[in-house]
Formats: sequence, C-alpha cells, structure tokens
Amino acid sequence: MDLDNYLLKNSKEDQISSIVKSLANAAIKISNIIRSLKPYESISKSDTKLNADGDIQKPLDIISDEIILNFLKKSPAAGYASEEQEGYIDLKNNNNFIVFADPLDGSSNIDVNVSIGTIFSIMSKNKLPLEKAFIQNGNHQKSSGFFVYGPQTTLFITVGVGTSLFALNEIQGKFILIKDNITIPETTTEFAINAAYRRFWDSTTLKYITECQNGKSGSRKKNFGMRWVGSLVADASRIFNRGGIFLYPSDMREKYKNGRLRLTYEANPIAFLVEQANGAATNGHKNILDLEVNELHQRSPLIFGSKEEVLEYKKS
Ligand code: AHM
Ligand code: MG
Repeated sequence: MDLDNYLLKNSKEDQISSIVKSLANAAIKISNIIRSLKPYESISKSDTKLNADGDIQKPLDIISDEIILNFLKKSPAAGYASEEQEGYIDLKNNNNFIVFADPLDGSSNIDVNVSIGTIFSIMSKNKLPLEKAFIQNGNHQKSSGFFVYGPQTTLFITVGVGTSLFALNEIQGKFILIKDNITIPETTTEFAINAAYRRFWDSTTLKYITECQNGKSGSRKKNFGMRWVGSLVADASRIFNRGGIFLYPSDMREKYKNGRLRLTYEANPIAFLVEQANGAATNGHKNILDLEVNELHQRSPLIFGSKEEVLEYKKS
C-alpha cells in the first residue's frame, strides 16, 4: 500500500491527508538533494560556504526549511512554525490545521553522512487565533511523523490510529507501507544517552544509568548495551524497530537546564508516535503530551521508548 492509499483508509480529514502528502513531497525533494551531493559537499549552519562560482551555498537545514514552506504554501495548512525560524508563518487562509517542523534534525551529523531527518507535527487550530493555536499542548496533534534520510529514506507516521513505517521507492517516487501497527517492545536491554554529560546529570539520571551499567550483578539483574547516534530521528527509528530507551534529560549546563530538545518540533511529535506504538514519553515527571507550551521554541527533557524502562527511569 502506498502513502496515498494509507491516508485514504486511515485519515478522517482530507486537509490532513493533503498536508501529509505535501510534506512527503518536500521530504522526497530533500532526500534527492542529500543523495545528489558530492561526498562531503553538504553543509550545516555553522559552515556557510561559497561554491565554485562564488555563490553563497545555503546550509542544508535552511534549504530544507524553504522546501517545506514552499510545499506547504500549496497545501491547505493555515500556518507553519519551524525550528529554523523565530516565529510562525501565517499562510493566510481560514483552514483548520497548522504545521510544526524540525526541517533537518541531527545537526551534528549533517556533514558526516550519518542519518538525519525531518520531524513534523500537524495540529488542529481549534478556531483559535494562530498565536494561541501554536502554543497548544501535544494532545491536540492530529498527525505526526518523521522522515529519516539514511541508508533508506523512511517515514514513521501516525494519524491517530497506530504508528506505521513507510520506505521511499525511489523509482516510483512513492512511500510504500513496510509495517503497520508498530509496537515498541515493553522491555529492552538498550539505552541511548550522551554519556559524556554524566558530570552534569541530576540524581535520577545518574541512578538510572548507573544501574543499567551495573548489569547482571546490579539491581537490574540484566546486562544492557548502549547506542547514541546523535540524531533523534535515527535513535527513534531504532527504538520503533527493536525497542530501547532514549534519554535527553535536563542537566546542570545553563543552556540545557530544561533539556536540549524542542517540545513543539521534536518531543511532541515523537511522543505522539511513541504513544501510538504502545511506548511511553515523559519529561521525567509528566507525559510529554500533557506539557504546557509557553513559547514556540521551548525546550523539554525527553525520555521515551519501551514502557518498562521509562517507568524504571521515573522511579529512579
Ligand atoms: P538539532 O535539532 O539542532 O539537530 O538538535 C537536536 C539533536 C538531536 O537530533 C540529538 O538527539 C541531539 O541533538 C544530540 O545532542 P548532543 O550533540 O548534545 O548529543
Ligand atoms: Mg532537531
């Protein structure tokens, strides 16, 4: 089944289907650009360059943002908020749905040929003015998903009836369903965290990770393995496929005292997909989807994945 037919079957709103199709077309374009670059030609924000003709080459994250916006302009979306822009963009229509996106997640991996991706969330406007619509909590999402530009270009998506995985058939230019009703295994022996920040962790994170590391001889009585890609989309992709727990907690660094990831562009869309796949997503105290949004670019701790481990973290 391709994405169009999946949406026809599962999405109750034509406007949502149409927005998802636009985002899928944007992702195909971004994927093609990434794949057509010469090795190591890709550039991230820190590194704006001149090309051979002396033109300024835009960083890939900015190009991705522009591509998404251009596709959304032709869709029924009423507004667009992006991690790459300060405020939201009013698309000047009276339609019902707004879009959030992290156009190219995995900033530290853009230049090094490691999986990166696009994360999105679609919310109902609920008849609110845009400035209020954009700060609704994650429970108002109608669809969310992320594309991974990796060995394959894939899409994890929910329209509120389970989480499904698609892969891009490059010849047909279509996303084809690979797996429906994804279930994140409730138990796992794999955790994902940037362990270099150990000295900044709070007592909960320190206790939880130490007990995982103590393995069979510790209180958990089983051995754990660790993975950290450094692209949320890639770590999430692994967890949806075989389980695991991902942790980007708050820590003692001033900049990251509320975590590093963005609530609206990253944590909410991932949490919606995770809950639809029988997993759990928390900031350590509350479910991500229940968190109040005070401003568009708000950061949040994000711990998600296999239910049993998320619970264990909260108990630590
Ligand atoms: P980005 O949106 O600028 O790419 O930042 C988010 C990324 C996530 O993809 C990843 O999980 C995390 O930041 C990596 O952070 P760190 O480099 O601190 O390990
Ligand atoms: Mg990101």
